Amino acid sequence: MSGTVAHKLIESHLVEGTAAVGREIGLRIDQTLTQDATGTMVMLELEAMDLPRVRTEVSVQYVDHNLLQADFKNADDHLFLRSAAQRFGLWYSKPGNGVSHPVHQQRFGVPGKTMLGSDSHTPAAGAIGMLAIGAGGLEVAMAMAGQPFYTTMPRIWGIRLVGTLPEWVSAKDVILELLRRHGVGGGRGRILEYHGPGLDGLSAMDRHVIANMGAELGATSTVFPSDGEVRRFLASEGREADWVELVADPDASYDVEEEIDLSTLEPLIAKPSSPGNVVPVREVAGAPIGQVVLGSSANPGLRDLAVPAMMVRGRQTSDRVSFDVNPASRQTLETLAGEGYLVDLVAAGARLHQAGCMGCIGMGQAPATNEISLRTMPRNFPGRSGTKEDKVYLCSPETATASALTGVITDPRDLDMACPTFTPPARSYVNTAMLVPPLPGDENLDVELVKGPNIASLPSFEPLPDHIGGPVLLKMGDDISTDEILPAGAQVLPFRSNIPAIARFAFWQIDDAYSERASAVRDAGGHLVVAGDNYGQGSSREHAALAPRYLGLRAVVARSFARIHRQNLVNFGVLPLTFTDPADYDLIDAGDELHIAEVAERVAAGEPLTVENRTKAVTFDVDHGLSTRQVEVMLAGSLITLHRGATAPVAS
Ligand code: MIC
Repeated sequence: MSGTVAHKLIESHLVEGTAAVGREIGLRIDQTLTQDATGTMVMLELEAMDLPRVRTEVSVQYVDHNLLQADFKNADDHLFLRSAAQRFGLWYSKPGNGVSHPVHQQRFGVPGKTMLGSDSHTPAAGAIGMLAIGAGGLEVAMAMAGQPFYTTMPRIWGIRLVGTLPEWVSAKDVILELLRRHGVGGGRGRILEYHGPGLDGLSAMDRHVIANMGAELGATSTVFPSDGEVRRFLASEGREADWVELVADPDASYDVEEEIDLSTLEPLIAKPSSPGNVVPVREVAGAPIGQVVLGSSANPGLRDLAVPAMMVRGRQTSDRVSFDVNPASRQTLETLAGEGYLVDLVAAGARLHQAGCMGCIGMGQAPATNEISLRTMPRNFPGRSGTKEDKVYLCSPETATASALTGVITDPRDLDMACPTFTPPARSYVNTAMLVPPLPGDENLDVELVKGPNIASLPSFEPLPDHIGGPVLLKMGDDISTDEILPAGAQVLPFRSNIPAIARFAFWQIDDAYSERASAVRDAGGHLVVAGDNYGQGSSREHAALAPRYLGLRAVVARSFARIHRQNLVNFGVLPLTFTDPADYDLIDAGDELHIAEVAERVAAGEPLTVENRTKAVTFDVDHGLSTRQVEVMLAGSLITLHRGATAPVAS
């Protein structure tokens, strides 16, 4: 098996291991992407590592998540990030310039390159033939320091697209179709590679929509070829010189094969509260709605707001609907204005928000109690919108706009309206004024980091003990997302640069007394939690490992883990254990006392561990499945401790 775009990208960046499925590989990383909600931690990590300057070809720090400034905290973070970008030699994208993923594709992405990003939607850059992977901040910091990125060689999942999309069906419906077929865990351990004649009808930004939400399938990444459409896209951005062709060989073969006939697709929608809960729109049509939000990294293209603008032209949205419009980038906003689309949206009742993530991450736009919210965003995990018991549905801009017009969930094919045709503008609106370049030469070394009072240094991480014991504070089910482990939202996000402060929100969605109960046993040896399959799906936020670790979490025993979160647990010294026999999940209840002996010894020897449930007087085996490299990290207590070559605390 060879000749795929994914293989070509991997082979050209392989610095350790062999590209055989299931084996650990080390990849050279050309570019990094950090955003503010995870980036503050990355910059603190670079500071703790004493890095003189990043060693990547391009590293960009975006500010797109923490945009509301209810007090000094987010504004202080912006200043800190600006100073850190100058200090470590990064580009800085100012607040208001837009969401990292589309801006990166427009301004910095280069076909054939690798990118590591501290955001799970980083694979969106696969739209232009990059191998882009989401990871915890500490790994991105390591990549900035010139270290390879280590991961398990995934299977390559070839998805052959044939046919053309019917009217009223767009890129979002393609990825929703895959989520309908395979669910939120369906892409784990795989890179999705799209190929086939159906690609011809998908623009580079349509491909971005599909690549972005590959994260919802749990995939390691998504890649598209760098073909004529990518060349057209880069030329329209004034960057044709960055184009290189990267296509699969005619005889390329894939580990897993699948076909989607685009002409058979219909408008789809993900019901609350999982992106995998997908049904045809007509199945839920007629339900009254209270809110529609357009935009975000999952529908960032100009067409994703221009088509809605054409749909609402000369019409009014329903008086029971809040019609929120979030342009994903400054460039899109400027183009919407310049091409006359903006006036149609505003006249139809749009509430226009600044370019950024906004409600996608609960930074404002929380829906009212019991009101349905339709969003073109990538995720609808429970409570992520900022409203507990929320009812968030995910759909295409066409479905969202049709529903905004009628006030009920509506299949756009049922509107009495001709399907608008979008033609890209003749001139592009490239404006780089909000991108601050890195300082040249050694000038960066003199820059002082600007730290407001809410920015706390990293906590310390002691080496792995030989005995882990304590109560099971939570027993959870399948598909627990990082939004449930450590929520985002306007109230919590401002504490992303302060682990002790953010820790009190850990597992808040599941049990709001968790942090108090964990603190009570922290000094007595800590605690454990138990979960089902796909534990930690969703975001890359390392806070979901750091905050529980700070509260004394020493091990998670689960049926299986999501890739990024499992690595984040390892990076901060929390043991990710899987049941040797999955049925042993039933041998534990919340509140049971678990004990594991000879921990460091057995982890070092690569042997399974034995868990003693003292409450139920039973024992069972668990596996850690750690690679040699991960074992070293676990023994040291954290990746950062290991990197500094000492087991002493990283900072006080
Ligand atoms: C998300 O969509 O969940 C986020 C917010 O972008 C996260 C990053 C974060 O938690 O800061 C992600 O996707 O990794």
